[in-house]
Amino acid sequence: MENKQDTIRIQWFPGHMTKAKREMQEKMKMVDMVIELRDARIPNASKNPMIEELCNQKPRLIILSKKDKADALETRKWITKLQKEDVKVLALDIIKENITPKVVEASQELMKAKIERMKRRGIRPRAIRAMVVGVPNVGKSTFINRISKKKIAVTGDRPGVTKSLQWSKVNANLELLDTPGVLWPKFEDEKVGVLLAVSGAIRDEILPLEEVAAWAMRFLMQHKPELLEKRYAIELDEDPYSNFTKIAEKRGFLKNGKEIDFKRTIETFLREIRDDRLGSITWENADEV
Ligand SMILES: Nc1nc2c(ncn2[C@@H]2O[C@H](COP(=O)(O)OP(=O)(O)OP(=O)(O)O)[C@@H](O)[C@H]2O)c(=O)[nH]1
Ligand SMILES: [Mg+2]
Repeated sequence: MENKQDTIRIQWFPGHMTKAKREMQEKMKMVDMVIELRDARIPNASKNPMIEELCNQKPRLIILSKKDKADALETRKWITKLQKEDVKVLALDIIKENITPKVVEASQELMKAKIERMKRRGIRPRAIRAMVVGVPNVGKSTFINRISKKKIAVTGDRPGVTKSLQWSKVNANLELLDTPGVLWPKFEDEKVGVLLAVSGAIRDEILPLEEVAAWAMRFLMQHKPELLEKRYAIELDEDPYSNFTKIAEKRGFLKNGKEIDFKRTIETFLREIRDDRLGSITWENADEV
């Protein structure tokens, strides 16, 4: 089965992101390292190419967030793939895990050489300053709150919650700068846009939801048919839309008691994917990127 269809156009770069990018560029000079959050379900699509450029050779800690929603085996492969000399990688369930010791240790290790240099010069090492960056809704503010053990940053299960940059003091050794989730003006590949949409990084209001849901349906029909069959107790057809019809009938999503309520069906389908109801799914293969 082909997982291909008419081009899906998703473009999204609102004003506050342009402003955020400029401010992040300015603040980058002040920070020692970057903590980049990526969604463990889509470690490649949630890599912001603007961040590569912005980072400008600073040591980087990549956090694969929402580890609990991703396939554990795939996550291990991604960690191996992304690790480099100046890049450490941790996969975390930010909500349930005790993340602080892991993050503090990894940050100190990344900054070891610099701290040593300062000590040798007789400079008392100050707190490490790290900028926390990533696409919208990936968990940046939740991450900062969990590490600082305070509810400083506003969080929410929708993209675009944080609108401005904000410092948080974790302890004497670490300070974190929260930033608004940013996307980039043009997705190089249609798949990147759709995966960001499926993960919840782009506001539903501006998405062609039907196409995104059909794309997700095709993907799962091809790669994880057993999860669809199990969740919806349907026999799969080759046509994604016919599968939506079957789901609607099973769930009783009908208008006026007879017509299929298609909108409700696809909204439910996408919500259940995002809420991990079909199972832990990684949508990108480390060997193929
Ligand atoms: N299951 C799960 N949910 C998480 C995890 N990390 C964050 N979340 C949830 O993801 C949603 C978004 O979290 P935020 O911290 O607001 O994300 P953000 O990156 O600050 O988003 P913006 O400010 O909009 O860019 C919230 O509902 C969090 O509870 C995780 O590791 N696992
Ligand atoms: Mg935020």
